[in-house]
This record gives sequence, structure tokens and C-alpha cells, in this order.
Amino acid sequence: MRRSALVTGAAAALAAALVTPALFAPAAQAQPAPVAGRSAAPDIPVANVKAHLAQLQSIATANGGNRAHGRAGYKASVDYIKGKLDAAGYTTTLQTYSYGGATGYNLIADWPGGDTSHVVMAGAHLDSVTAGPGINDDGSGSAGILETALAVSRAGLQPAKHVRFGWWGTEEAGMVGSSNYVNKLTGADRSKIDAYLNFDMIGSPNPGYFVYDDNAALDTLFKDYFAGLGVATEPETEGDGRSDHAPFKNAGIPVGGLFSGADYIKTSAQASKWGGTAGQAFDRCYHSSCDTSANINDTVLDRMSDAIAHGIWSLATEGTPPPSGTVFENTTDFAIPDAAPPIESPITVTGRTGNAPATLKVGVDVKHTWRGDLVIDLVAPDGSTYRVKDFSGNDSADNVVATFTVNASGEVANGTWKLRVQDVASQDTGYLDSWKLTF
Ligand code: DTR
Ligand code: CA
Ligand code: ZN
Ligand code: ZN
Repeated sequence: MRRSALVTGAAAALAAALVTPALFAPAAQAQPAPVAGRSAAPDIPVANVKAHLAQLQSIATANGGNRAHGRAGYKASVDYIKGKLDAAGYTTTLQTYSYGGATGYNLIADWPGGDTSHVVMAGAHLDSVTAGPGINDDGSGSAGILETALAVSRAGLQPAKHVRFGWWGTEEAGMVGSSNYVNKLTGADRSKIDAYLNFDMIGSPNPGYFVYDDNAALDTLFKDYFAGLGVATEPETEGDGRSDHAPFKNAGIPVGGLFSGADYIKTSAQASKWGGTAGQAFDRCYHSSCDTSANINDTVLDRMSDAIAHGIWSLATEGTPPPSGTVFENTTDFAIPDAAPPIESPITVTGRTGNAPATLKVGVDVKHTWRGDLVIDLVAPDGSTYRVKDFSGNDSADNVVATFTVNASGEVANGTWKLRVQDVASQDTGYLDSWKLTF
């Protein structure tokens, strides 16, 4: 639907005013507003991810400035990651191969449990180029999946499917390590891998949010996750065949993944939705000596690490029994007035004991022709407000059909909850079709 791409001055002021949560927040908010779009996966502390990157930086610094195949820095990187995983209860395997006269190493880590005929796998390459320490390329992916693996351990996750992680050697010479791994799989082993998720550069300093579009379901998984955060994404096409997902895809295994950008130049349109600097590469230090710990954007690293956890939890725990508890639903349609005060749809919860859960599911179905205009809050019986979707102006896609997870453990379960929906930008209208709470 045609509309002004930008919210005009007056509407912008209205949008800014109406979006300010303080207008609606109760005197004291019982809990910090949760991050929308989060699944049952835990938050991945970006400080932990950065601590792993600091270790990889130290390793490179102590070993000639790189972590490249065949160099001491690579094996030291493997030993660091392996030590963390062994201590966390993983079954680790070092797979060796020869390349260019040197020994290469893949590190495979299996989380004990789950149906081994259905494997959910995540991977990243651990080697750098010889020119530098490779902190973004691909220390960022290596550290992101490591911290996710440690979160699986901390949670004592008992997923329906078997969870496996891989750190690949010799990617920079042409996906040598991951190709070696896939080639050594029997046909039966390959058929057991339901999904391989690849994370190669997820911390780029001038970041973009690119989702691998190789497999529709895995593409949607990550696109919906970021949509729930109000973060626009684009299909990842630059890296087709250029990273460790390629051998898996060539073997017929569904692949997905995330990418924050390399040497391509960020356009002004991309800068307007993602911030950063137009006309500049997403990572100016790609394959250079300056790809150090300073070459990381913490926000994209945080969001993408959280998305990795979302992917693992979503894919590996599917098929586990649905959360116990009951569903309360309101299917009454509420028209959402354009650029106006919010509507509120009530649900009265009865028969529960104690407080609501830390993973209260809020299912929302809003029909709208420009979902970026919408701000959606869950209001607890005592008036505490939980932001589940922020204004995301340029997200022009239709409808918000999503399930958000809210930590409502500070709220008494019984009482009247409300879903507050507000259209804060002019043009485009819609209605709340239904919403529900699953305890
Ligand atoms: N990370 C680069 C390969 C690469 C370049 N663009 C993309 C896009 C998506 C994944 C990977 C890549 C390298 O290792 O050289
Ligand atoms: Ca996080
Ligand atoms: Zn890479
Ligand atoms: Zn590279």
C-alpha cells in the first residue's frame, strides 16, 4: 500500500510522543521490559561472547598475530574452545586431516541426549587468514556458538533432538575442514542432520542483518525472530558457496544461518534501517590485520548470538511436549485507529495459583498493512507493562502473527490482563484479530 516512506514531521512528533512508554508505564514497573521476539531460549550474555573473543585475540597475539590453518594460533584456539566444552559436559571429538603439508583440525561437540536420528547442528569456522587474528571473521561466529553451547549446558537442556556444534578448520582455503567432515559422514549420518546453521561473521563493525535464504523454514525462523525485535533483515546472497554451509547444502542437508556483512558497501537505504555508515564496507577490516577485538559491533554480536540460541532451542526442542498449562484467549476483533491512542483487549485469568511463569507465551494475531507502525504491550493485572513489539517504522510488511515470550514471574497470574495495541504512525490501518496467553 502506497504511503509516505517516512513519518512526516507532525506525525513523527505524534509517533514519538505516543510511543514513549512512560506515558503508559505504571508508577513502578515490576519487571524490566523483556526483549520481544525471544523464544524460550535464554539470553546469551554478550559480555561472555566478548570474553571468548578476547581469548582468541590473546591467542593470536601470542602466536604471530593470526590463528590460521597450520599455525600455532589455530591449534591454540581449538584447545581453548575444547577446554570450555569438556568442562561443560560435552562429548568432544577432534577430527584431523592434512592440507598444504599441515595438519588441520575440526572440533565437534555433542551435547549428550536427544534423539540422535534427528540432529540439529550449528557451526562456525575457527581459522583466520594469515594476515590477522580473524576476530570478526570468524571469531565472532565461533564465540557465538560456543556461548550458546555453554548456555545449553547451564540450562541442562534435555531437547527432543540431538544438539551438535562444529568448529571448522581451513575454511579460508576453501571450506576444507567442513568438507572433510561432511565427506566422512555416511549417507545415513547425513540424513540424520535435520538442519545445519552456519555463523560466519556476526559482529561486523558497520553491521547488516542478513539471513541465509537457502532453506525456507530456516530462513523464516530467523526472519521472524528479528521481526519480533523490530529489526529488519535482508536475504544473504553474497556468501552462497563461500562458507561452511556449502558442503552441507551440497550433501542435501537443510542449511540456514546469519551474517552481518563483509567487504560489500552499505547502501544509504541499509544505513537508514540499520544505522551505521553508508558508503562504507560492513567490515573494513575483512581479511586484514585490523580484524581485532576492536573490530566488533557489540549490538549485532549480541542480537545474533541471541538468535543462535533461539535457533537451537526452537529446532531442537520442537516435538517436546507443549508447555503444560492452559490457554486463555480473546478472539474479539478490535479496530486499531490510525495514529491514535491504543486499544486494549482484556483476558481475565482465573483458576491459576501463584505467579505467572518466566516464559509466559503471548500469542498475537494483528492484521495490519504496515506492521512497523504498531507498538504492542502486555499489561499485567497490576498495571505493569511489558513491551512485546516496538515501533519499527520502515517495516512495511503486513500483520503481526507471532508468539512472544515474556518473563512475567513477578506478576500474580489471576486477574485481568490486557493486550495494548497502538498504531503510532499515520496511514495504514488494521485490527486485533485475536490474542492469547499460554501459562
Ligand atoms: N566469511 C568469509 C566468507 C564470506 C563472504 N561473504 C559471506 C557471506 C556469508 C557467509 C560467509 C561469507 C570468509 O571466511 O572469507
Ligand atoms: Ca543477549
Ligand atoms: Zn569467514
Ligand atoms: Zn575469511
